[in-house]
Amino acid sequence: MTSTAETTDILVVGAGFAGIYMSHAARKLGLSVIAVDRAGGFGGTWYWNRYPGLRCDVESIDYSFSFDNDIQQNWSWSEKFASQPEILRYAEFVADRLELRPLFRFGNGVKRSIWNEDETCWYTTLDDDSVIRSRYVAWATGILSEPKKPAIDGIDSFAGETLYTARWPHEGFNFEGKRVAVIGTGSSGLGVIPEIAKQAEHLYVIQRTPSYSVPGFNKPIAKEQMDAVKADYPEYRKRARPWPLGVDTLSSFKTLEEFGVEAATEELRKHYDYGNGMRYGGAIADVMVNMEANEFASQFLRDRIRERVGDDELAEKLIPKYPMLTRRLCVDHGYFETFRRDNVTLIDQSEQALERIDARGFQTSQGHYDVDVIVCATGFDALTGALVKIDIEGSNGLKLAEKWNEAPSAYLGIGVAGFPNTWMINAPTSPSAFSNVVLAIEQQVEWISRMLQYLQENNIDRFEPEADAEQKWVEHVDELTRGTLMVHSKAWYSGANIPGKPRIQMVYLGGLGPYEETLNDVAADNYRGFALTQRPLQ
Ligand code: NA7
Repeated sequence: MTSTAETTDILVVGAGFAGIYMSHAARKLGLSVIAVDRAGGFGGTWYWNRYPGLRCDVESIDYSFSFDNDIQQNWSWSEKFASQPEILRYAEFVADRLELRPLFRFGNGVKRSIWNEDETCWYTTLDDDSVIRSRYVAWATGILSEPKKPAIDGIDSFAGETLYTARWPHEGFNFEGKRVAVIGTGSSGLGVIPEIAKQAEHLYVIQRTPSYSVPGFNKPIAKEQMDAVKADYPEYRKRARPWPLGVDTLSSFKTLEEFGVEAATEELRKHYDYGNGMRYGGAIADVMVNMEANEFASQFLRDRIRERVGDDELAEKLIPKYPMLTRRLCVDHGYFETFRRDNVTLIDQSEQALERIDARGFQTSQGHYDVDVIVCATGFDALTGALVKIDIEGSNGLKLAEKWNEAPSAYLGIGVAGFPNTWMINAPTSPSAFSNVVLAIEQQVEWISRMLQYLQENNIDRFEPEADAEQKWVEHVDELTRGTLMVHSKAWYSGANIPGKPRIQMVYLGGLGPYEETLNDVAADNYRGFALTQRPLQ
């Protein structure tokens, strides 16, 4: 096997935003790069999730690379919240601009990656059984890549069409004249439901947990507005970078008590009317640490949901009761108004349990519903799902899946003890989901690039996070969580959405600004927490 392996300095796995930037950055340092993705092209999550209604919930101007002024000056966003096709075009635009296509092999995923201690390198086997030998591997496999199949009795017996939002057919799907059930009311469900409702003969929305959401008030970006943003981009990016979410959310940093009820209501109203979940979520400073403040901001949203639904009895079922932000605060475009339509029925599982799916449709405790199509918007095995599926074996035969099936852990959310010469971009314990993920990717890739330079300059051929540094970091992430209302979360941030997955906070809540300071500090301290081995002199 090894004799036929193709050799490269670094293998990059993934062609999403992280894989795009990582492969560019490594090549710029003079390394030879091979990059692979099981998808047919660039885009990562934006390649696979093609369902109608999908928009990013971060404003397009923020959800874009800042590392190359040429790129940002030559790309114009057309809407406040970009749609999936536009983001996919953007990913392709960046990849082409950086001339990355020659580095990438598409339609070829990784089956296995094994560390070879004697040779200080990784041997990675792809789906087509070709083998790549590389000194480094950078995993850029995404935090939301592995769709979750819901454990519902009889799901495979359905005779109609079953679609997953996370694996949407490239040719689209015509719902006209069809009876449709959508399972799931997270971000994906809230996006796809209004669009299906416009086409379908009848739509059943199967809800287990309702979502808080602010309307996005999406609108086109006029040329003059985009020009003004471009003129200010370098300053804009500088301003955004230290903010907790990596977006200037115009927060006042005042607590509920500091505001007083009247001013706090005005502040919430201002951010709600602007239409941006990050801004709304950051309007009251103690919303994540003080239940009273959280309840105040949650209640404001509940009142808006009532207005939007226009039917108090129905609205009550669509209104979440848990603390806001312990699950994703969604940004929607007409979701709650969709329930005003005659062709939409809410199946609220708190009053009629979903019992099973059969060939003709679905059965609840109150009756049987015939449908032609079932759409699963049921989420992801987030953060770890894509990597534990691959047979990754580090030093001393340690398997990543075995380690993470016990408890997902990583040092700085970027490297894992037992796995030398490898980085995992947006690994568990990184800020990832609790940030503008494009900026989170930039921070990590830029830090990895600096580390690569350091390794070269200091003749280091092996690095590996130390187990106790990893343990301390995991405890730090846990401690940050324990001080917040996130301890009440039942979302994918802690693996709670996947039966049997260990419950551990996988998202660093300290914010991108402090995270970057920590990364810089570790780098300045000669990569504290990493065991570094110098190459013997020849
Ligand atoms: P989410 O937010 O994990 O939402 C998945 C939804 O699917 C959620 O409402 C789940 O209800 C529901 N679900 C999952 N399994 C089942 C079963 N077995 N029965 C009924 N309902 C089920 O995923 P999304 O794709 O919407 O969003 C992921 C991220 O993408 C989002 O946070 C943004 O960052 C973008 P539950 O909550 O488990 O009761």
